[in-house]
Amino acid sequence: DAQALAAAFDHNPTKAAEYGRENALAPPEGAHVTPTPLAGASTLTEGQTSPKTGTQAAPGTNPTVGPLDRVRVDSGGQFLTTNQGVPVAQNQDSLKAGLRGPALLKDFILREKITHFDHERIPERIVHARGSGAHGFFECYRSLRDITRAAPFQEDGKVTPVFVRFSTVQGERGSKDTARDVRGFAVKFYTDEGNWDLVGNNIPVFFIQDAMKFPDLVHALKPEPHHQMPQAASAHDTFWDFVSLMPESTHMLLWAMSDRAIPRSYRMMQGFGVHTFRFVNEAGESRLVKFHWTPRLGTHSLQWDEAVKISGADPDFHRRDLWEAIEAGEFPEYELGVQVFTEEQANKFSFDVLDSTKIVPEELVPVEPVGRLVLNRNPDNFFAETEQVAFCTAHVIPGIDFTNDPLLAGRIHSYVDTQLTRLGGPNFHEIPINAPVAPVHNNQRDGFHRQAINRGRVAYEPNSLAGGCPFQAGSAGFVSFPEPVRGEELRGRPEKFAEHYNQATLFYESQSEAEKAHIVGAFRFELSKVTVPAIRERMVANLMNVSRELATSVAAGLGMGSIEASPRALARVPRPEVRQSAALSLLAHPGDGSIRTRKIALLVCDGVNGESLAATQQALFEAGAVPRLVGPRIGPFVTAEGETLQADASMENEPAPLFDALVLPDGERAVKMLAVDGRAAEFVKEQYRHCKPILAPGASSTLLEGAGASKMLEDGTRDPGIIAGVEDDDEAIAAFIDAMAQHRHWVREKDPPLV
Ligand code: HDD
Repeated sequence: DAQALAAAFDHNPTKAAEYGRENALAPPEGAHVTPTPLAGASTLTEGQTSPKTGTQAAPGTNPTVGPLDRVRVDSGGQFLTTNQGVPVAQNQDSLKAGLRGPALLKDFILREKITHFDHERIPERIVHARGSGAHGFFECYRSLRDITRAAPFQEDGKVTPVFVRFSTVQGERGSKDTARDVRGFAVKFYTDEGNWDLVGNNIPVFFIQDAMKFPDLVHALKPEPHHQMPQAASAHDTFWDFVSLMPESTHMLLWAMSDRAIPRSYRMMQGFGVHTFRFVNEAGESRLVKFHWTPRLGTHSLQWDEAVKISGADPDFHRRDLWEAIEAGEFPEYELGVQVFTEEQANKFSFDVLDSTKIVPEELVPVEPVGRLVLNRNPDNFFAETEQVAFCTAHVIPGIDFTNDPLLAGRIHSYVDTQLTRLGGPNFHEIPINAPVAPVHNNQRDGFHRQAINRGRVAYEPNSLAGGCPFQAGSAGFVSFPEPVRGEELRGRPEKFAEHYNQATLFYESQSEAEKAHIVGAFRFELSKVTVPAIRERMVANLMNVSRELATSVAAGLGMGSIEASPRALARVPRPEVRQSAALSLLAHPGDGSIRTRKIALLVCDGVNGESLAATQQALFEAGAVPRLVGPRIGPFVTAEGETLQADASMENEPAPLFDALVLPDGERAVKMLAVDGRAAEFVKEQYRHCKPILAPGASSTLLEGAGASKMLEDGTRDPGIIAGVEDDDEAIAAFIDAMAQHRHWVREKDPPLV
C-alpha cells in the first residue's frame, strides 16, 4: 500500500548519508575532510578506535566492516526496484501488445534487467584467476619502530584490518582448487598511512629472475593456445619446453613438484613475500627484509592421487574449507615472520638477494616472529569483494620500500596496469574493497565510474585558491630510500644470478624420505604427459645437476636410460653456505598438534553400535574436529540399540578423498551390510591408500581386511595410523586422535601403491 511504499522509500539504505532527511541539506561531518597533519593522526590500536571507522578491532569483529557498511545492501522487507529506484510491480512477464502480441521496445524494466545481465562478467585475472578471499586483521606483537616506520608495526599489539585472497595460478576462474600449482597469498593491509599489499605466494621463490620473461612463462604454462588444453595443469609440452630451457626455474620446479603445490587447505600452507624488500625507519636507515607467513595449524598437504580425486568430488575443496572454517568460528591464523639483514651481510652470500629464484636460508638469517594474521569474516559478496579486490606490489607505505629485484620492477608496473582492463578504468581504487581506510586527497580527477565528489574549483598544485591544499606531507610522507645508483644502461644479469642449482639441491636434500618420493612421483607424472622425448630428456639432464638420485629415479619412472647432466652456466660453482635446512620440509611446521577442523567420516548403516559411535563422535567434537556420519545413503538409520540417527552425507555424495580420517562402524549387522557394499570397500581402500588414520573398532576390522588394508607395515611393525583391535574404547579413540594429529602416515605409502 501507499504508506508502506512511502516508509520503504523514506531513504535509500545504500546512500543514507546523502539522502537521509537530516543529511539532505549539508554534507555530514567527515564526508568532506579538512586536511589534518599526518604526524598527529591517531593510530588504530586495540586500545584506540580508528578515526575512520570508530570501531575497535578484536577477534570476531573487523574494522573494515564499518566503512564497507555504507555500500552493503540488504533487501529484506524491501520492494523490488529498478536501478533507478522505481518500484517494480511485476517481475514475471515482459510488456506486450496483447497476450500473444509483440514485446514492446518501451519496456524499460525488461531492457534494464537484460542489459545489466549482459554485462555482468568482467575479464578474469590473467593469472591467479581462481581464488577465495576473507577479511581479518593483522596484530603486531611488539613495536618494530627501530627498524621500520611502517604503520602496522608501530606499537605493541597494534591491529590493522586486512583482506586476503588465496588463489591458484594457472587455471581459469571456474577451475578446480586442487590442481598441482603455486598458491597465491595476497594480503591487503588497510593501514593508517594507506594500503600496503604484500602480494606473495606459498612458495618463497619464483620461476624466473626477470619480469621480461613473465609473459613467456605464463604463455607456456597456460592451456596451449591452439586447443586450449589442459586446464589448470602444468603437465604439458609447452610448460616443460620452456622451463627445461630456463635452468633458473629449476629451484622453483622442485618446490612446485613437492607437496607444497597440493596443500590440504589454504589454512595449512605458508606464504612468502618472495622478493627481498626494504624496511626503512624514521631515521631513514634501511635494512633488507623477507616476509614469511606460517599457519597455526601447521603445513599439511594432500597426496597426488587424492588431489586428483578431490578435483572430481569437490572442485571447490579449498574454497569450501576456508568458508566453512570461518563460518564455524575456527578463524585461520598465520604468524608473520621476518628475516631482517643488512646489505653488507647480503653482499657476502653466495647468491644474490635480488634474485627471486633464491631463498635466504634460515641458517643464515633466522626468521623472527613479529605478528599474527587472523581471518575472521567471510565476504558478503564474492564479486564485490573477492573478484574486485585489486592487489598491487606498487602499493607500499612509508617504512616499506623496494629493492632492485628485476622481477619486482616489472610487477610494480603490471598490477596497476592489469586492473585498468580488468576493472574498467583508473578509478578502481574507489571500489569499496580497494578503498583505503586512510583518507585520500589529491588532484586526480574524473575517469570512468568516478565516485568521489571532489569539492571546490582547485584540482592543481601549487595553488593559492585552496590555501595550497592538499599539501605535501614532506618527511611525514612516503620518501623513497635514497639508494645510490650508478651504472651503464644495459640488458643483462649479475654473475651470481647464473648459479641455478645449489638451492634446488638444498631444497631436495632437506626433504623427508616421503617428500622426496613425492617429488620424484610428480616429475614422473608431469613429464610422462610431455609428448616430445627431447623435452623430457632436457629436463632430466637439468635435474642431474640437482641430484643424481632424483634425476635417475625420474628417468627410471619414464623408462629412460642414463642421461648426461646439462652444462652449467658457471664454470666455477660457488660453495653454498648451507647444505640442509630443516625449515624447508613441511614436517618442520607441524602446527599446534591439534586436530581442529579435520574432517572425519564415520561410516554408518542399520545395526551400527550406537554407543561406541556416540562416544567417538563426542570425543572428536571435543577435540574440535568435524565428524560427519556417512551412510550408504543420507537419512535415518537404526542403531543396534534401536535408536535412530541421521546420516548427513553418503558415500556417493561425499566420497573418501574429502575426509582426513575414517571411523568404521562397530556392530555385527552393520559390518555385514557394509562388507557387501563395494563403495564401503572403496572408501576404506582410498583412506588407506592416501595414508589417512583409520579407527576400526570391534568387528569392523574385517572391513579393513576386505579392502586389503593391513594393520601391519611391510617391516613387520604396526601401522601407526591404523587403530584396530584395541579393547578399550577410550584408549582407541585417544590413539586415533593422536594418529590424526600427525596428519598422514606416509610410512604406509608404497610406489606403486599396495591397494
Ligand atoms: Fe603476479 C596476480 C603473486 C610475479 C603479474 N600475482 C598475482 C596474484 C598473486 C601474485 C598472489 C593474485 C592477486 C590476487 O589475489 O588478486 N606474482 C606473484 C608472485 C610473483 C609474481 C609471488 C613473483 C614473485 N606477477 C609476477 C610478475 C608479473 C606478475 C613477474 C608481471 C610482470 N600477477 C601479475 C598480474 C596479476 C598477478 C598480471 C594478474 C591479476 C592481477 O595481477 O591483479 O598483474
